[in-house]
Amino acid sequence: MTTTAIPKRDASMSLAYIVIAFFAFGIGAIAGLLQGLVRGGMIELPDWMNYYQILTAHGVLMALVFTTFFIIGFMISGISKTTGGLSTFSFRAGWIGWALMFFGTAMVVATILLNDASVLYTFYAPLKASPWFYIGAALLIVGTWVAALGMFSAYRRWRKNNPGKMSPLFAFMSIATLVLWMIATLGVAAEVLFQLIPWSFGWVAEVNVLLSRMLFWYFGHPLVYFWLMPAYIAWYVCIPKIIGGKLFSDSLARLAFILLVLFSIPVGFHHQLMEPGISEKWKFIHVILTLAVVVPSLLTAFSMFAVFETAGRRRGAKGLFGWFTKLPWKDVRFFAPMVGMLMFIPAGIGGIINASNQMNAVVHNTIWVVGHFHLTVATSVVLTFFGISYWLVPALTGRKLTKWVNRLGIIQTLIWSVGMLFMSGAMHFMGLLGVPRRTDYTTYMDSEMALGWIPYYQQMAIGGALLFVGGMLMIGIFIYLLCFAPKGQEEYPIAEMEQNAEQTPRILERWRIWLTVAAVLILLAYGYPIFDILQNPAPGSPPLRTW
Ligand code: HAS
Ligand code: CU
Repeated sequence: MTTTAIPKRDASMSLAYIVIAFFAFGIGAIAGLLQGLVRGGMIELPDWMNYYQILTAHGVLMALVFTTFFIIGFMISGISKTTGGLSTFSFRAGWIGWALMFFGTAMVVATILLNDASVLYTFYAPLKASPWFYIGAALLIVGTWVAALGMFSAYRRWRKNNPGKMSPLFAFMSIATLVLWMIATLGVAAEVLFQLIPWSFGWVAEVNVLLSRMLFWYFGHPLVYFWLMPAYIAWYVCIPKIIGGKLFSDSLARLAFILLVLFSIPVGFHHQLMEPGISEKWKFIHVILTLAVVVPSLLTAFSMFAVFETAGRRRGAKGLFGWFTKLPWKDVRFFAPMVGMLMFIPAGIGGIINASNQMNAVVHNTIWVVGHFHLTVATSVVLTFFGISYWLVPALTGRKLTKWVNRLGIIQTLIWSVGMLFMSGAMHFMGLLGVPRRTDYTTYMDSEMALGWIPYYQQMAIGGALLFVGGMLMIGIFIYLLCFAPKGQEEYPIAEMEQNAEQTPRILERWRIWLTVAAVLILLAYGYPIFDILQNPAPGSPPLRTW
Protein backbone atom coordinates (compact mmCIF):
# COMPACT_ATOMS: atom_id res chain seq x y z
CA MET A 1 0.00 0.00 0.00
CA THR A 2 1.39 3.40 -0.93
CA THR A 3 1.69 6.03 1.75
CA THR A 4 0.02 9.40 1.42
CA ALA A 5 3.35 11.09 0.66
CA ILE A 6 1.67 14.44 1.09
CA PRO A 7 3.64 16.86 3.25
CA LYS A 8 1.80 17.53 6.47
CA ARG A 9 1.37 21.23 5.84
CA ASP A 10 -0.24 20.60 2.44
CA ALA A 11 -2.51 17.99 3.99
CA SER A 12 -3.68 20.44 6.67
CA MET A 13 -4.43 23.09 4.07
CA SER A 14 -6.41 20.67 1.93
CA LEU A 15 -8.34 19.64 5.04
CA ALA A 16 -9.08 23.26 5.91
CA TYR A 17 -10.94 23.55 2.59
CA ILE A 18 -12.79 20.30 3.07
CA VAL A 19 -13.90 21.18 6.60
CA ILE A 20 -15.54 24.40 5.35
CA ALA A 21 -17.09 22.41 2.51
CA PHE A 22 -18.80 20.01 4.90
CA PHE A 23 -19.82 22.79 7.25
CA ALA A 24 -21.59 24.51 4.35
CA PHE A 25 -23.05 21.17 3.32
CA GLY A 26 -24.54 20.63 6.80
CA ILE A 27 -26.29 24.00 6.89
CA GLY A 28 -27.35 23.64 3.27
CA ALA A 29 -28.90 20.28 4.11
CA ILE A 30 -31.01 21.82 6.88
CA ALA A 31 -32.24 24.50 4.47
CA GLY A 32 -32.97 21.78 1.92
CA LEU A 33 -35.06 19.76 4.36
CA LEU A 34 -37.08 22.83 5.36
CA GLN A 35 -37.83 23.88 1.82
CA GLY A 36 -38.81 20.34 0.81
CA LEU A 37 -41.29 20.18 3.69
CA VAL A 38 -42.66 23.64 2.92
CA ARG A 39 -43.22 22.78 -0.72
CA GLY A 40 -44.80 19.50 0.26
CA GLY A 41 -47.33 21.55 2.23
CA MET A 42 -46.24 19.75 5.40
CA ILE A 43 -44.93 22.64 7.48
CA GLU A 44 -45.12 26.41 7.55
CA LEU A 45 -42.07 28.52 8.22
CA PRO A 46 -42.00 30.93 11.17
CA ASP A 47 -42.56 34.61 10.33
CA TRP A 48 -38.88 35.51 10.53
CA MET A 49 -37.91 33.13 7.75
CA ASN A 50 -39.16 32.95 4.22
CA TYR A 51 -39.14 30.28 1.54
CA TYR A 52 -37.00 32.21 -0.92
CA GLN A 53 -34.49 32.96 1.78
CA ILE A 54 -33.92 29.30 2.62
CA LEU A 55 -33.98 28.42 -1.08
CA THR A 56 -31.17 30.92 -1.62
CA ALA A 57 -29.25 29.60 1.38
CA HIS A 58 -29.62 26.04 0.12
CA GLY A 59 -28.54 26.81 -3.46
CA VAL A 60 -25.64 29.06 -2.52
CA LEU A 61 -24.28 26.82 0.24
CA MET A 62 -24.60 23.58 -1.71
CA ALA A 63 -23.95 24.56 -5.31
CA LEU A 64 -21.46 27.36 -4.82
CA VAL A 65 -19.76 26.99 -1.42
CA PHE A 66 -19.68 23.24 -0.72
CA THR A 67 -18.60 22.34 -4.24
CA THR A 68 -15.96 25.03 -4.62
CA PHE A 69 -14.28 24.43 -1.27
CA PHE A 70 -14.35 20.68 -1.77
CA ILE A 71 -12.97 20.87 -5.29
CA ILE A 72 -10.10 23.21 -4.46
CA GLY A 73 -9.22 21.15 -1.37
CA PHE A 74 -9.26 17.90 -3.33
CA MET A 75 -7.18 19.27 -6.19
CA ILE A 76 -4.61 20.77 -3.83
CA SER A 77 -4.14 17.39 -2.20
CA GLY A 78 -3.76 15.57 -5.52
CA ILE A 79 -1.41 18.13 -7.00
CA SER A 80 0.73 18.01 -3.88
CA LYS A 81 0.70 14.20 -4.03
CA THR A 82 1.59 13.89 -7.72
CA THR A 83 4.04 16.77 -8.09
CA GLY A 84 6.00 16.06 -4.92
CA GLY A 85 4.70 18.63 -2.44
CA LEU A 86 3.84 22.30 -2.83
CA SER A 87 6.42 25.09 -2.97
CA THR A 88 6.17 27.85 -0.38
CA PHE A 89 4.60 30.10 -3.01
CA SER A 90 1.88 27.57 -3.86
CA PHE A 91 1.30 26.87 -0.20
CA ARG A 92 0.86 30.54 0.65
CA ALA A 93 -1.39 31.12 -2.34
CA GLY A 94 -3.50 28.22 -1.10
CA TRP A 95 -4.00 29.80 2.32
CA ILE A 96 -4.61 33.32 1.01
CA GLY A 97 -7.16 31.86 -1.38
CA TRP A 98 -8.80 29.99 1.48
CA ALA A 99 -9.04 33.16 3.59
CA LEU A 100 -10.55 35.22 0.76
CA MET A 101 -13.05 32.49 -0.01
CA PHE A 102 -13.92 32.17 3.66
CA PHE A 103 -14.58 35.90 4.13
CA GLY A 104 -16.50 36.06 0.88
CA THR A 105 -18.69 33.19 2.00
CA ALA A 106 -19.25 34.76 5.41
CA MET A 107 -20.47 37.99 3.75
CA VAL A 108 -22.77 36.12 1.41
CA VAL A 109 -24.25 34.03 4.22
CA ALA A 110 -24.69 37.04 6.49
CA THR A 111 -26.68 38.96 3.87
CA ILE A 112 -28.88 35.93 3.25
CA LEU A 113 -29.52 35.49 6.99
CA LEU A 114 -30.37 39.18 7.27
CA ASN A 115 -32.99 38.57 4.57
CA ASP A 116 -31.19 41.02 2.35
CA ALA A 117 -30.31 38.67 -0.48
CA SER A 118 -33.15 36.27 -1.32
CA VAL A 119 -32.12 36.20 -4.97
CA LEU A 120 -31.49 32.45 -5.35
CA TYR A 121 -28.17 30.96 -6.37
CA THR A 122 -28.31 32.40 -9.89
CA PHE A 123 -28.90 35.95 -8.52
CA TYR A 124 -30.72 37.05 -11.67
CA ALA A 125 -31.15 40.78 -12.14
CA PRO A 126 -33.42 42.67 -11.73
CA LEU A 127 -33.84 40.95 -8.35
CA LYS A 128 -31.54 43.02 -6.19
CA ALA A 129 -29.54 41.79 -3.23
CA SER A 130 -27.51 43.84 -0.80
CA PRO A 131 -24.26 45.02 -2.47
CA TRP A 132 -22.39 43.03 0.18
CA PHE A 133 -23.84 39.83 -1.22
CA TYR A 134 -22.23 40.55 -4.59
CA ILE A 135 -18.99 41.71 -3.00
CA GLY A 136 -18.89 38.49 -0.97
CA ALA A 137 -19.47 36.45 -4.14
CA ALA A 138 -16.66 38.36 -5.87
CA LEU A 139 -14.30 37.65 -2.97
CA LEU A 140 -15.19 33.97 -3.13
CA ILE A 141 -14.20 33.94 -6.79
CA VAL A 142 -11.03 35.97 -6.32
CA GLY A 143 -10.05 33.51 -3.59
CA THR A 144 -10.32 30.63 -6.05
CA TRP A 145 -8.14 32.56 -8.49
CA VAL A 146 -5.39 32.98 -5.91
CA ALA A 147 -5.54 29.29 -4.96
CA ALA A 148 -5.49 28.42 -8.67
CA LEU A 149 -2.38 30.54 -9.14
CA GLY A 150 -0.65 28.38 -6.54
CA MET A 151 -1.68 25.22 -8.37
CA PHE A 152 -0.61 26.58 -11.78
CA SER A 153 2.76 27.34 -10.26
CA ALA A 154 3.11 23.81 -8.87
CA TYR A 155 2.32 22.38 -12.31
CA ARG A 156 4.83 24.66 -14.04
CA ARG A 157 7.50 23.78 -11.52
CA TRP A 158 6.97 20.07 -12.15
CA ARG A 159 7.18 20.51 -15.92
CA LYS A 160 10.33 22.59 -15.59
CA ASN A 161 11.96 19.93 -13.44
CA ASN A 162 10.86 17.10 -15.74
CA PRO A 163 11.51 18.34 -19.25
CA GLY A 164 10.18 16.18 -22.07
CA LYS A 165 7.80 14.21 -19.81
CA MET A 166 4.01 14.30 -19.76
CA SER A 167 2.77 15.71 -16.46
CA PRO A 168 1.06 13.42 -13.95
CA LEU A 169 -2.52 12.82 -15.11
CA PHE A 170 -4.09 14.06 -11.87
CA ALA A 171 -2.19 17.34 -12.10
CA PHE A 172 -2.99 17.76 -15.79
CA MET A 173 -6.70 17.21 -15.19
CA SER A 174 -6.75 19.64 -12.27
CA ILE A 175 -5.05 22.27 -14.39
CA ALA A 176 -7.58 21.73 -17.19
CA THR A 177 -10.38 22.16 -14.64
CA LEU A 178 -8.82 25.36 -13.34
CA VAL A 179 -8.24 26.72 -16.86
CA LEU A 180 -11.93 26.19 -17.53
CA TRP A 181 -12.75 27.90 -14.25
CA MET A 182 -10.54 30.93 -14.88
CA ILE A 183 -12.05 31.53 -18.32
CA ALA A 184 -15.60 30.99 -17.08
CA THR A 185 -15.41 33.17 -13.99
CA LEU A 186 -14.36 36.16 -16.10
CA GLY A 187 -18.00 36.33 -17.22
CA VAL A 188 -19.57 36.36 -13.78
CA ALA A 189 -16.84 38.67 -12.45
CA ALA A 190 -17.68 41.16 -15.21
CA GLU A 191 -21.39 40.87 -14.41
CA VAL A 192 -20.84 41.40 -10.69
CA LEU A 193 -18.20 44.14 -10.91
CA PHE A 194 -19.50 46.23 -13.79
CA GLN A 195 -23.23 45.67 -13.51
CA LEU A 196 -24.56 44.37 -10.20
CA ILE A 197 -22.32 46.12 -7.66
CA PRO A 198 -22.69 49.67 -9.09
CA TRP A 199 -26.44 49.11 -9.55
CA SER A 200 -27.04 47.65 -6.11
CA PHE A 201 -25.20 50.56 -4.48
CA GLY A 202 -27.49 52.88 -6.46
CA TRP A 203 -24.62 54.46 -8.43
CA VAL A 204 -26.47 53.61 -11.61
CA ALA A 205 -30.25 53.45 -11.83
CA GLU A 206 -30.79 50.60 -14.23
CA VAL A 207 -29.29 47.31 -15.28
CA ASN A 208 -29.18 45.63 -18.71
CA VAL A 209 -30.92 42.41 -17.76
CA LEU A 210 -30.24 40.47 -20.94
CA LEU A 211 -26.53 41.24 -20.79
CA SER A 212 -26.37 40.23 -17.14
CA ARG A 213 -28.00 36.90 -17.88
CA MET A 214 -25.77 36.29 -20.85
CA LEU A 215 -22.68 36.94 -18.75
CA PHE A 216 -24.08 34.73 -16.01
CA TRP A 217 -24.65 31.76 -18.32
CA TYR A 218 -21.31 32.27 -19.98
CA PHE A 219 -20.13 31.29 -16.50
CA GLY A 220 -23.07 29.13 -15.42
CA HIS A 221 -22.65 26.30 -17.84
CA PRO A 222 -18.89 25.79 -17.39
CA LEU A 223 -19.67 26.04 -13.66
CA VAL A 224 -21.47 22.70 -13.91
CA TYR A 225 -18.42 21.19 -15.58
CA PHE A 226 -16.23 22.67 -12.90
CA TRP A 227 -18.27 20.45 -10.56
CA LEU A 228 -18.14 17.46 -12.86
CA MET A 229 -14.47 17.44 -13.86
CA PRO A 230 -13.08 16.76 -10.36
CA ALA A 231 -15.53 13.84 -10.16
CA TYR A 232 -14.14 12.66 -13.50
CA ILE A 233 -10.62 12.96 -12.07
CA ALA A 234 -11.64 10.49 -9.38
CA TRP A 235 -13.28 8.23 -11.97
CA TYR A 236 -10.31 8.22 -14.33
CA VAL A 237 -7.41 8.32 -11.87
CA CYS A 238 -8.52 7.05 -8.45
CA ILE A 239 -11.18 4.40 -9.12
CA PRO A 240 -9.03 2.14 -11.34
CA LYS A 241 -6.56 1.92 -8.46
CA ILE A 242 -9.29 1.22 -5.90
CA ILE A 243 -10.64 -1.69 -7.95
CA GLY A 244 -7.17 -3.09 -8.56
CA GLY A 245 -7.00 -2.02 -12.20
CA LYS A 246 -4.91 0.30 -14.32
CA LEU A 247 -5.55 3.51 -16.25
CA PHE A 248 -7.45 2.68 -19.38
CA SER A 249 -5.84 5.31 -21.60
CA ASP A 250 -3.85 8.34 -20.60
CA SER A 251 -4.42 9.92 -24.03
CA LEU A 252 -8.17 9.41 -23.99
CA ALA A 253 -8.44 10.91 -20.51
CA ARG A 254 -6.46 14.00 -21.54
CA LEU A 255 -8.41 14.34 -24.77
CA ALA A 256 -11.71 14.19 -22.87
CA PHE A 257 -10.56 16.99 -20.57
CA ILE A 258 -9.38 19.17 -23.43
CA LEU A 259 -12.72 18.70 -25.18
CA LEU A 260 -14.46 19.69 -21.95
CA VAL A 261 -12.40 22.88 -21.79
CA LEU A 262 -13.12 23.68 -25.43
CA PHE A 263 -16.83 22.92 -25.58
CA SER A 264 -18.12 23.79 -22.11
CA ILE A 265 -17.97 27.52 -22.53
CA PRO A 266 -19.53 28.46 -25.87
CA VAL A 267 -22.85 26.81 -24.94
CA GLY A 268 -24.48 29.13 -22.38
CA PHE A 269 -27.49 29.92 -24.57
CA HIS A 270 -28.88 26.46 -23.90
CA HIS A 271 -29.98 28.05 -20.61
CA GLN A 272 -31.56 30.91 -22.53
CA LEU A 273 -33.34 29.08 -25.32
CA MET A 274 -36.69 30.48 -24.26
CA GLU A 275 -35.37 34.00 -23.82
CA PRO A 276 -36.18 36.88 -26.15
CA GLY A 277 -33.40 39.11 -27.47
CA ILE A 278 -31.12 36.36 -28.78
CA SER A 279 -31.69 35.29 -32.34
CA GLU A 280 -32.43 31.71 -33.32
CA LYS A 281 -29.23 31.21 -35.26
CA TRP A 282 -27.03 31.94 -32.25
CA LYS A 283 -29.12 29.64 -30.12
CA PHE A 284 -28.72 26.99 -32.80
CA ILE A 285 -24.92 27.31 -32.71
CA HIS A 286 -24.93 26.93 -28.92
CA VAL A 287 -27.15 23.85 -29.17
CA ILE A 288 -24.78 22.22 -31.66
CA LEU A 289 -21.81 22.95 -29.38
CA THR A 290 -23.82 21.58 -26.43
CA LEU A 291 -24.20 18.31 -28.28
CA ALA A 292 -20.43 18.43 -28.88
CA VAL A 293 -19.76 18.71 -25.15
CA VAL A 294 -21.68 15.47 -24.64
CA VAL A 295 -18.90 13.64 -26.52
CA PRO A 296 -16.25 13.78 -23.75
CA SER A 297 -18.83 12.36 -21.35
CA LEU A 298 -19.51 9.52 -23.76
CA LEU A 299 -15.72 8.96 -23.97
CA THR A 300 -15.71 8.83 -20.18
CA ALA A 301 -18.53 6.29 -20.09
CA PHE A 302 -16.68 4.12 -22.61
CA SER A 303 -13.43 4.42 -20.71
CA MET A 304 -15.02 3.50 -17.37
CA PHE A 305 -16.69 0.42 -18.83
CA ALA A 306 -13.31 -0.63 -20.21
CA VAL A 307 -11.63 -0.15 -16.83
CA PHE A 308 -14.31 -2.21 -15.09
CA GLU A 309 -14.23 -4.98 -17.64
CA THR A 310 -10.45 -5.32 -17.71
CA ALA A 311 -10.20 -5.22 -13.92
CA GLY A 312 -12.96 -7.85 -13.66
CA ARG A 313 -11.36 -10.12 -16.24
CA ARG A 314 -8.04 -9.83 -14.47
CA ARG A 315 -9.83 -11.25 -11.44
CA GLY A 316 -10.98 -14.21 -13.49
CA ALA A 317 -14.35 -13.00 -14.73
CA LYS A 318 -15.89 -15.06 -17.54
CA GLY A 319 -18.57 -14.39 -20.14
CA LEU A 320 -19.87 -11.11 -21.46
CA PHE A 321 -20.91 -9.58 -18.14
CA GLY A 322 -19.06 -11.72 -15.60
CA TRP A 323 -16.82 -8.75 -14.70
CA PHE A 324 -19.81 -7.02 -13.17
CA THR A 325 -19.89 -9.38 -10.19
CA LYS A 326 -16.13 -9.15 -9.68
CA LEU A 327 -16.23 -5.45 -8.85
CA PRO A 328 -15.65 -4.55 -5.17
CA TRP A 329 -19.26 -3.66 -4.41
CA LYS A 330 -18.67 -3.80 -0.65
CA ASP A 331 -15.97 -1.10 -0.76
CA VAL A 332 -17.64 2.28 -0.27
CA ARG A 333 -14.72 4.03 -1.98
CA PHE A 334 -15.92 2.27 -5.13
CA PHE A 335 -19.62 1.84 -4.37
CA ALA A 336 -20.51 5.51 -3.81
CA PRO A 337 -18.99 6.86 -7.03
CA MET A 338 -20.24 3.83 -8.95
CA VAL A 339 -23.83 4.60 -7.97
CA GLY A 340 -23.05 8.17 -9.04
CA MET A 341 -21.96 6.88 -12.45
CA LEU A 342 -25.04 4.74 -12.87
CA MET A 343 -27.27 7.70 -12.06
CA PHE A 344 -25.31 9.82 -14.50
CA ILE A 345 -26.79 7.81 -17.36
CA PRO A 346 -30.40 9.05 -16.87
CA ALA A 347 -29.03 12.41 -15.71
CA GLY A 348 -27.13 12.89 -18.97
CA ILE A 349 -30.12 11.82 -21.03
CA GLY A 350 -32.16 14.47 -19.24
CA GLY A 351 -29.49 17.01 -20.17
CA ILE A 352 -29.76 16.12 -23.83
CA ILE A 353 -33.54 16.53 -23.59
CA ASN A 354 -33.03 19.98 -22.06
CA ALA A 355 -30.67 20.98 -24.83
CA SER A 356 -33.08 20.02 -27.59
CA ASN A 357 -34.76 23.29 -28.43
CA GLN A 358 -38.36 22.11 -28.80
CA MET A 359 -38.22 19.94 -25.70
CA ASN A 360 -36.64 22.76 -23.75
CA ALA A 361 -39.90 24.63 -24.35
CA VAL A 362 -41.67 21.88 -22.39
CA VAL A 363 -39.32 21.69 -19.44
CA HIS A 364 -37.81 25.15 -19.11
CA ASN A 365 -38.67 26.91 -15.85
CA THR A 366 -40.42 23.79 -14.58
CA ILE A 367 -39.27 21.71 -11.65
CA TRP A 368 -37.99 19.13 -14.18
CA VAL A 369 -34.83 21.24 -14.40
CA VAL A 370 -34.42 21.02 -10.63
CA GLY A 371 -34.79 17.24 -10.99
CA HIS A 372 -32.08 17.32 -13.68
CA PHE A 373 -29.55 19.11 -11.58
CA HIS A 374 -30.24 17.03 -8.50
CA LEU A 375 -29.38 13.94 -10.54
CA THR A 376 -26.26 15.46 -12.07
CA VAL A 377 -24.61 17.54 -9.41
CA ALA A 378 -26.36 16.33 -6.27
CA THR A 379 -26.09 12.65 -7.16
CA SER A 380 -23.34 11.84 -9.67
CA VAL A 381 -20.96 14.54 -8.49
CA VAL A 382 -21.84 14.55 -4.81
CA LEU A 383 -21.77 10.76 -4.41
CA THR A 384 -18.33 10.87 -6.01
CA PHE A 385 -17.26 13.59 -3.57
CA PHE A 386 -18.55 11.44 -0.70
CA GLY A 387 -16.68 8.47 -2.17
CA ILE A 388 -13.51 10.57 -2.29
CA SER A 389 -14.01 11.77 1.30
CA TYR A 390 -14.08 8.19 2.62
CA TRP A 391 -10.42 7.79 1.70
CA LEU A 392 -9.19 11.36 1.40
CA VAL A 393 -10.10 12.51 4.90
CA PRO A 394 -8.32 9.63 6.68
CA ALA A 395 -5.42 9.87 4.20
CA LEU A 396 -4.99 13.52 5.18
CA THR A 397 -5.45 13.04 8.93
CA GLY A 398 -3.32 9.90 9.18
CA ARG A 399 -6.26 7.70 10.15
CA LYS A 400 -8.00 4.58 8.83
CA LEU A 401 -11.35 4.01 7.21
CA THR A 402 -12.54 1.25 9.53
CA LYS A 403 -14.70 -1.73 8.48
CA TRP A 404 -17.81 -0.55 10.24
CA VAL A 405 -17.54 2.97 8.84
CA ASN A 406 -17.13 1.42 5.41
CA ARG A 407 -20.40 -0.46 6.03
CA LEU A 408 -22.07 2.67 7.34
CA GLY A 409 -20.87 4.41 4.19
CA ILE A 410 -22.63 1.85 2.02
CA ILE A 411 -25.83 2.47 3.99
CA GLN A 412 -25.30 6.22 3.66
CA THR A 413 -24.91 5.87 -0.12
CA LEU A 414 -28.09 3.82 -0.33
CA ILE A 415 -30.12 6.31 1.73
CA TRP A 416 -28.87 9.19 -0.39
CA SER A 417 -29.61 7.37 -3.64
CA VAL A 418 -33.09 6.20 -2.66
CA GLY A 419 -33.91 9.69 -1.37
CA MET A 420 -32.74 11.16 -4.63
CA LEU A 421 -34.70 8.66 -6.72
CA PHE A 422 -37.86 9.71 -4.88
CA MET A 423 -37.16 13.40 -4.98
CA SER A 424 -35.64 13.81 -8.40
CA GLY A 425 -38.03 11.26 -9.93
CA ALA A 426 -41.02 13.21 -8.59
CA MET A 427 -39.50 16.45 -9.86
CA HIS A 428 -39.09 15.09 -13.38
CA PHE A 429 -42.72 13.92 -13.49
CA MET A 430 -44.02 17.14 -12.00
CA GLY A 431 -42.07 19.18 -14.52
CA LEU A 432 -43.83 17.36 -17.33
CA LEU A 433 -47.14 18.28 -15.68
CA GLY A 434 -46.05 21.91 -15.79
CA VAL A 435 -45.17 22.51 -12.13
CA PRO A 436 -43.00 25.64 -12.03
CA ARG A 437 -39.61 25.83 -10.34
CA ARG A 438 -38.57 28.60 -7.94
CA THR A 439 -41.99 28.95 -6.28
CA ASP A 440 -43.27 28.70 -2.75
CA TYR A 441 -46.11 26.31 -1.82
CA THR A 442 -49.39 27.33 -3.40
CA THR A 443 -52.52 25.55 -4.57
CA TYR A 444 -53.31 28.27 -7.12
CA MET A 445 -56.64 29.02 -5.45
CA ASP A 446 -57.32 25.33 -5.07
CA SER A 447 -57.36 24.76 -8.80
CA GLU A 448 -58.03 21.16 -9.71
CA MET A 449 -54.79 20.91 -11.64
CA ALA A 450 -52.62 22.16 -8.79
CA LEU A 451 -54.36 19.92 -6.25
CA GLY A 452 -53.44 16.99 -8.48
CA TRP A 453 -49.77 17.80 -7.95
CA ILE A 454 -49.91 17.32 -4.19
CA PRO A 455 -49.09 13.57 -4.09
CA TYR A 456 -45.94 14.31 -6.09
CA TYR A 457 -45.02 17.12 -3.73
CA GLN A 458 -45.32 14.67 -0.89
CA GLN A 459 -43.16 12.13 -2.64
CA MET A 460 -40.63 14.90 -3.15
CA ALA A 461 -40.73 15.79 0.55
CA ILE A 462 -40.23 12.14 1.56
CA GLY A 463 -37.20 11.99 -0.73
CA GLY A 464 -35.95 15.24 0.78
CA ALA A 465 -36.30 13.85 4.30
CA LEU A 466 -34.31 10.74 3.35
CA LEU A 467 -31.63 12.95 1.81
CA PHE A 468 -31.45 14.88 5.03
CA VAL A 469 -30.87 11.67 6.98
CA GLY A 470 -28.22 10.60 4.46
CA GLY A 471 -26.61 14.03 4.65
CA MET A 472 -26.44 14.03 8.44
CA LEU A 473 -25.01 10.52 8.41
CA MET A 474 -22.32 11.77 6.04
CA ILE A 475 -21.51 14.66 8.36
CA GLY A 476 -21.24 12.22 11.26
CA ILE A 477 -18.91 9.97 9.29
CA PHE A 478 -16.87 12.97 8.19
CA ILE A 479 -16.39 14.12 11.79
CA TYR A 480 -15.44 10.59 12.81
CA LEU A 481 -12.86 10.28 10.04
CA LEU A 482 -11.53 13.73 10.85
CA CYS A 483 -11.14 13.38 14.60
CA PHE A 484 -11.84 9.92 15.96
CA ALA A 485 -10.95 7.12 13.56
CA PRO A 486 -7.98 4.99 14.64
CA LYS A 487 -4.55 6.18 13.57
CA GLY A 488 -3.11 4.49 10.52
CA GLN A 489 -2.26 4.97 6.92
CA GLU A 490 -4.98 5.22 4.31
CA GLU A 491 -4.06 4.88 0.67
CA TYR A 492 -4.23 7.86 -1.71
CA PRO A 493 -5.27 5.93 -4.81
CA ILE A 494 -3.53 7.04 -8.01
CA ALA A 495 -3.73 4.50 -10.83
CA GLU A 496 -0.78 3.61 -13.00
CA MET A 497 -0.57 3.08 -16.73
CA GLU A 498 -0.56 -0.39 -18.28
CA GLN A 499 3.01 -1.51 -18.82
CA ASN A 500 2.74 -1.68 -22.59
CA ALA A 501 0.66 1.52 -22.85
CA GLU A 502 1.12 3.66 -25.91
CA GLN A 503 2.88 7.00 -25.66
CA THR A 504 0.54 9.94 -25.14
CA PRO A 505 0.72 12.41 -28.06
CA ARG A 506 2.53 15.50 -26.85
CA ILE A 507 0.08 17.81 -28.52
CA LEU A 508 -2.35 17.05 -25.72
CA GLU A 509 -0.22 19.10 -23.37
CA ARG A 510 0.36 22.11 -25.65
CA TRP A 511 -1.80 24.58 -23.81
CA ARG A 512 -1.12 27.42 -26.20
CA ILE A 513 -2.92 25.59 -28.99
CA TRP A 514 -5.92 24.64 -26.86
CA LEU A 515 -6.28 28.07 -25.30
CA THR A 516 -6.28 29.58 -28.79
CA VAL A 517 -8.96 27.20 -30.01
CA ALA A 518 -11.00 27.92 -26.87
CA ALA A 519 -10.71 31.67 -27.48
CA VAL A 520 -11.81 31.28 -31.10
CA LEU A 521 -14.85 29.20 -30.13
CA ILE A 522 -15.83 31.69 -27.44
CA LEU A 523 -15.50 34.62 -29.84
CA LEU A 524 -17.52 32.77 -32.41
CA ALA A 525 -20.30 31.91 -29.99
CA TYR A 526 -20.44 35.11 -27.95
CA GLY A 527 -18.70 37.88 -29.91
CA TYR A 528 -21.56 39.04 -32.07
CA PRO A 529 -24.41 38.44 -29.58
CA ILE A 530 -22.68 40.59 -26.94
CA PHE A 531 -21.76 43.26 -29.48
CA ASP A 532 -25.39 43.28 -30.59
CA ILE A 533 -26.75 43.77 -27.06
CA LEU A 534 -24.34 46.60 -26.42
CA GLN A 535 -25.28 48.26 -29.72
CA ASN A 536 -29.02 47.82 -29.28
CA PRO A 537 -29.64 47.62 -25.56
CA ALA A 538 -33.16 46.93 -24.37
CA PRO A 539 -34.48 49.44 -21.79
CA GLY A 540 -32.69 48.85 -18.46
CA SER A 541 -34.47 47.69 -15.34
CA PRO A 542 -34.60 49.37 -11.93
CA PRO A 543 -33.96 47.10 -8.94
CA LEU A 544 -36.73 44.80 -7.76
CA ARG A 545 -37.23 43.37 -4.33
CA THR A 546 -39.94 40.74 -4.25
CA TRP A 547 -39.54 39.56 -0.69
FE1 HAS B 1 -27.36 20.36 -17.24
C1 HAS B 1 -29.64 22.91 -16.67
C2 HAS B 1 -28.06 20.43 -20.56
C3 HAS B 1 -24.96 17.93 -17.80
C4 HAS B 1 -26.16 20.83 -14.04
N1 HAS B 1 -27.81 21.61 -15.67
C5 HAS B 1 -28.81 22.58 -15.63
C6 HAS B 1 -28.81 23.23 -14.35
C7 HAS B 1 -27.79 22.66 -13.62
C8 HAS B 1 -27.18 21.65 -14.45
C9 HAS B 1 -27.36 23.05 -12.22
O1 HAS B 1 -29.47 22.29 -22.52
C10 HAS B 1 -29.80 24.29 -13.90
C11 HAS B 1 -29.31 25.68 -13.98
C12 HAS B 1 -30.39 26.63 -13.48
O2 HAS B 1 -30.47 26.84 -12.26
O3 HAS B 1 -31.18 27.10 -14.30
N2 HAS B 1 -26.67 19.33 -18.87
C13 HAS B 1 -27.10 19.49 -20.13
C14 HAS B 1 -26.41 18.57 -21.03
C15 HAS B 1 -25.55 17.84 -20.23
C16 HAS B 1 -25.70 18.35 -18.89
C17 HAS B 1 -26.58 18.42 -22.50
N3 HAS B 1 -25.87 19.53 -16.14
C18 HAS B 1 -24.98 18.57 -16.55
C19 HAS B 1 -24.06 18.26 -15.50
C20 HAS B 1 -24.41 19.08 -14.43
C21 HAS B 1 -25.53 19.86 -14.86
C22 HAS B 1 -22.96 17.26 -15.60
C23 HAS B 1 -23.80 19.22 -13.09
C24 HAS B 1 -22.78 18.59 -12.63
N4 HAS B 1 -28.62 21.42 -18.37
C25 HAS B 1 -28.73 21.32 -19.74
C26 HAS B 1 -29.67 22.34 -20.23
C27 HAS B 1 -30.11 23.05 -19.12
C28 HAS B 1 -29.44 22.45 -17.98
C29 HAS B 1 -30.08 22.59 -21.60
C30 HAS B 1 -31.09 24.24 -19.11
C31 HAS B 1 -32.46 23.80 -18.80
C32 HAS B 1 -33.39 24.98 -18.70
O4 HAS B 1 -34.27 25.09 -19.58
O5 HAS B 1 -33.30 25.78 -17.77
C33 HAS B 1 -24.58 16.79 -20.76
O6 HAS B 1 -23.29 17.27 -20.66
C34 HAS B 1 -24.74 15.45 -20.16
C35 HAS B 1 -23.81 14.44 -20.80
C36 HAS B 1 -23.78 13.16 -20.03
C37 HAS B 1 -23.98 11.94 -20.52
C38 HAS B 1 -23.92 10.76 -19.61
C39 HAS B 1 -22.67 9.90 -19.79
C40 HAS B 1 -22.62 8.83 -18.76
C41 HAS B 1 -21.56 8.51 -17.99
C42 HAS B 1 -21.69 7.46 -16.93
C43 HAS B 1 -21.29 6.10 -17.42
C44 HAS B 1 -21.60 5.07 -16.41
C45 HAS B 1 -20.83 4.00 -16.15
C46 HAS B 1 -21.26 3.06 -15.12
C47 HAS B 1 -19.56 3.71 -16.84
C48 HAS B 1 -24.27 11.71 -21.95
C49 HAS B 1 -20.24 9.18 -18.14
C50 HAS B 1 -21.98 1.93 -15.77
C51 HAS B 1 -21.70 0.69 -15.10
C52 HAS B 1 -22.46 -0.39 -15.20
C53 HAS B 1 -22.01 -1.58 -14.52
C54 HAS B 1 -23.74 -0.41 -15.96
CU1 CU C 1 -25.72 24.08 -19.12
